[in-house]
Amino acid sequence: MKTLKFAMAVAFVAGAAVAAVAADKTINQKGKVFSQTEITVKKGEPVNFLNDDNIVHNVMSTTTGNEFNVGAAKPGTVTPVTFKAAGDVRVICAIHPSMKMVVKVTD
Ligand SMILES: [Cu+2]
Repeated sequence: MKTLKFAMAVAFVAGAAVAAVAADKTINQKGKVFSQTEITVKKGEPVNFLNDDNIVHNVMSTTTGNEFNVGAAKPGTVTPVTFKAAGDVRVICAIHPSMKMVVKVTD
């Protein structure tokens, strides 16, 4: 709970753009598991990857047109990621290959 409060504080400090994002577009990573296996967003709409775990995670994708790599994210870090191209984006954690999910990006 302490970690989550910290994360929310970080999100707040990061600015209005992050704070305004709906909670349901946030993916948690507690226990080395993405909180949803699938989420649908519009092109340009951010997905907030919240590390509410107690270890470092590194969310990334190599899906063509939507490649990204947030780098090593410490516990309490929230990283908004937007997607440029419509389609299914395979998202993983570079550190924990068992962490997998799909972001479905629509036009
Ligand atoms: Cu991880």
